[in-house]
Amino acid sequence: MPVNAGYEYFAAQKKYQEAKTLDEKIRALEELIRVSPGHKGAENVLAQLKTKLSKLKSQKMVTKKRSGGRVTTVPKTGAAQVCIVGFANAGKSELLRTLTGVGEPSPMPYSTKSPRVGMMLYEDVQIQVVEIPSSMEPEFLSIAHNSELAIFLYDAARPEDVEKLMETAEKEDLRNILWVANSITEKKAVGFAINAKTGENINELKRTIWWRLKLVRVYTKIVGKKAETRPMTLRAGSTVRDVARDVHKDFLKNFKFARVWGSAKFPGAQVGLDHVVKDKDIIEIHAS
Ligand SMILES: Nc1nc2c(ncn2[C@@H]2O[C@H](COP(=O)(O)OP(=O)(O)O)[C@@H](O)[C@H]2O)c(=O)[nH]1
Ligand SMILES: [Mg+2]
Repeated sequence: MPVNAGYEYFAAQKKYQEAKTLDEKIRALEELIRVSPGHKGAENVLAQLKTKLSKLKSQKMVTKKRSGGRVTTVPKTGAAQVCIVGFANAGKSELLRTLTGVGEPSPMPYSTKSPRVGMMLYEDVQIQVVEIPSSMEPEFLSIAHNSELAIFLYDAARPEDVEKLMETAEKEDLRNILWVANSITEKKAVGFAINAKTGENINELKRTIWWRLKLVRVYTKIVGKKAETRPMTLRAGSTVRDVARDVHKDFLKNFKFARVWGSAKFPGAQVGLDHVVKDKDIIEIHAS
């Protein structure tokens, strides 16, 4: 509780605590942030509220009516969006919970009725994970369409499900699919298997997700200062030009050179706009 919080703050806090739907929670939290005391000492609380708000917003979904029927989209946050597709009781909710901490797995089939969203931390990169309901209605499969990667999860004891899932993958024309067997029973799986419940092989899965997303992260820095601790993510193969453009368009316009630690010939070597950046590079842009 921030020091010297006024009546307005407590009223807003109460409203937030009583909020039921996601929309209500988001609105109440925005109000709470607006009336939060701005002085020093309240900064930590404010930062926490803002983090909470961005988490809630990342779970928001938009359902629209289109000519072909309803379409649900999940606004993207983080470096990329990954979805989990599979039949009932494949362990999708369990996997979402293991990766992100969000969700309620249940032995009741079809208990996840609408997509569930969580944020997974891979090292220092935030990746959004969406569970698609087992019913696999076209309305929800459209999310898989827009995701950068689809994890097709199946019960390791039911390899026959893979064939049926392949039909879905083909129908939806999904290009980036990661097949994962979930060891719900003791039966040994063929291929890459995880145990969503115990967390077995989850770190390997996270590494594979990152690898399959084909991204690189770079840390930008200002001359004379330490590099940013939060990375910027770009597609693999991106150049210093892409970094400069993403930081600020003036950086690109007035670009002189960049110093790179990591992929350069030696630490801090000067490079030009065409230099291809590598994962974990530190980049200092010099502009006029
Ligand atoms: N032993 C074990 N049980 C699991 C595993 N994954 C899921 N379950 C259980 O199987 C049931 C269905 O899982 P859930 O994640 O809700 O499946 P979903 O329908 O694909 O979302 C739940 O009771 C889970 O706790 C696993 O890896 N090992
Ligand atoms: Mg589920």
